[in-house]
Amino acid sequence: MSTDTAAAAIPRPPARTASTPVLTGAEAVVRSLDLLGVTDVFGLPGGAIMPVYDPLMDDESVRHILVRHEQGAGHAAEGFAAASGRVGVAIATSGPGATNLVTAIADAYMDSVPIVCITGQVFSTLMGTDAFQEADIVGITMPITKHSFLVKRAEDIPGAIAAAFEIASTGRPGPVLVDITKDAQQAEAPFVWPPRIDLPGYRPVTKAHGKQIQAAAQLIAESKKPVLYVGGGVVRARAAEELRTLAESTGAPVVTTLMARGAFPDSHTQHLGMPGMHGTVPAVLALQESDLIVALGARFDDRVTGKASQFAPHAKVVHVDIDPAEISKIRTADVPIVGDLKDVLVDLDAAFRAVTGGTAPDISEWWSFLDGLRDEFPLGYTPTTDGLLAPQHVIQRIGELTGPEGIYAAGVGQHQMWAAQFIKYERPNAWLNSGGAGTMGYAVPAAMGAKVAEPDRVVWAIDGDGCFQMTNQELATCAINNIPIKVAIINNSSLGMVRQWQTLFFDGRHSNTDLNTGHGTVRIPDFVKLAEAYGCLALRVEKAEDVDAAIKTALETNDRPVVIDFVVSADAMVWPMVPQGVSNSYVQYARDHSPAFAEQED
Ligand SMILES: Cc1cc2nc3c(=O)[nH]c(=O)nc-3n(C[C@H](O)[C@H](O)[C@H](O)COP(=O)(O)OP(=O)(O)OC[C@H]3O[C@@H](n4cnc5c(N)ncnc54)[C@H](O)[C@@H]3O)c2cc1C
Ligand SMILES: Cc1ncc(C[n+]2csc(CCOP(=O)(O)OP(=O)(O)O)c2C)c(N)n1
Repeated sequence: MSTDTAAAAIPRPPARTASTPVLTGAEAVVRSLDLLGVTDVFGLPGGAIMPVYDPLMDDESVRHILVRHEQGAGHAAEGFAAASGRVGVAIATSGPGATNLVTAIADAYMDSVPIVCITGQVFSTLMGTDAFQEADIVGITMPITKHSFLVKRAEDIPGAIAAAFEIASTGRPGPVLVDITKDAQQAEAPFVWPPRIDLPGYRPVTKAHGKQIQAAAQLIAESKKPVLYVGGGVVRARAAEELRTLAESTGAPVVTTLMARGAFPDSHTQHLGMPGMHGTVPAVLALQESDLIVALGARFDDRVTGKASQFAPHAKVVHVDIDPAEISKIRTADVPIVGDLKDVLVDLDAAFRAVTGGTAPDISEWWSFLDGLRDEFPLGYTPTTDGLLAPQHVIQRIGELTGPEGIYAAGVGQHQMWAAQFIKYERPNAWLNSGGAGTMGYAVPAAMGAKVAEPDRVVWAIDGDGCFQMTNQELATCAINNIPIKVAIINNSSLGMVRQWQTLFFDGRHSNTDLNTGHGTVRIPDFVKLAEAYGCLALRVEKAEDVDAAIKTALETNDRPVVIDFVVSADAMVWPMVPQGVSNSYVQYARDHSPAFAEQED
């Protein structure tokens, strides 16, 4: 939802009563956050938001965590939300403070993460004059927010903030911006709570149409080669249990996209893993060869479909999504279902049982085919030949030694794909990453936000040496605020994913991808010294036999953040891989390059 009359959408305050307190707009911001149950916010002050920071200092319910860069505040709010399901909050000043939030807002928009960003704006009388630190942040973020409010009156603040939380967390979750002029923060107004939230035109459909559910159940019952294509919507809907029930009723194979890792347990026998460019061969071919795709909160992203016109040519499609704009956007749905998966999955399961009389149809031939692929093409990796660590081994051991109750936030690149492939996810909200935007720099601040939301869980940032250099200053925030995250730098001394594409598609010409962070004599920066300077326990691991001990030390250290610099081979590749823009049938390419295949050839 976006609007070019953002201010007009602010709900008007209800009538004042004799007992209504009078607060400044700034106090109203903080009181509203209190009353919405907000416990933690991430931000950094500046002139246009300073009035809000004054009452924030005394508030006992809302903890403000002072970040070192506003992008960190935005990703921390995302990590907080993705780990807990609660709305994350970031605060910034006007102009550059607000624009520093933009990347995180775009990221949250792409991955449907519920966050509210509160920004200060210059005095309303100065707006449009190129005033000091003026930026039209409502305009800038209009295409990347679910909604943006511009608030110019103190009495409108409670309504705008309450509405922002409502919009961010309902329907398709997403980021909402509340931009508040400095005069609105300074003015006094009656504080009325709860405010009237009146959002004409905003009515997310949660309950699906019964006829559509019936039609979908019928198709599943008739299908000989069904597959449940599970997306991040299942995680956002908190519908993992409901998914499992439907999966077990139907007996159908399940694939989980990068955004859905953990929505269905990796240990479950019906799970074929991740589909797409770096998916498992069985997951890719299950979609490609199926006769019925049941898409559950998944967007038919090009990283999954490959060349969309050649994707799953024989499949009918049932597409469930809470956002009607997603349905038939890429692939025409035979049965479109608009609704909240939390309800739809229950209804679909009941309808399927009714249609089949409780006996799932025989799809054993389909399973024979898929099981054959599973046996033939397990995930694997080739050992390194340069004496440096195999990154896949490091990541796998982090997962095994930490276990499924941990939270794993990845950066973007090869390490992200290996973390998706080689850590076993058994529960939703354990895997946090930037899928849609692919934002380098996400991991450290997102892990910080996750640790704040879930302090009793072990939280790892699995980061690349390139990504880490974009936001590592939040280690100071972690050290000072007692947020003991653990960071594994998968240090291949290069922008590895780009290097991989250069190896494969640019004749091995590695243009500008060498970062000099780990190999040879040059080590700039020295991550151990850097992390120590930030108050972390810092370790470097260069030998396979030292990997476990370092991970165990990290798991035992909870009085400060831990950073481990794992020096890994730059030549390690992410396999399988379906090249961009070709048909998924080219998973043949993946076969040819999969370690399992290579080993068989030998
Ligand atoms: C380097 C790199 C490589 C990648 N490679 C792969 C790959 O190999 N495989 C892969 O899968 N991805 C890959 N991705 C990620 C890819 O770009 C997409 O982000 C991802 O595939 C989209 O996941 P999704 O379809 O689950 O949709 P999401 O972006 O998670 O969207 C969720 C959908 O659910 C809907 N929804 C939300 N809440 C509800 C609700 N309550 N009820 C119903 N619907 C709801 C939303 O409207 C939305 O349409 C890669 C990313 C990067 C950066
Ligand atoms: C902000 C941003 N800039 C550029 C890119 C393009 N990009 C994608 S992956 C990648 C390399 C990441 O390197 P690193 O963090 O070292 O991870 P690795 O791939 O080596 O595991 C780059 C530059 C991006 N995704 N995000």
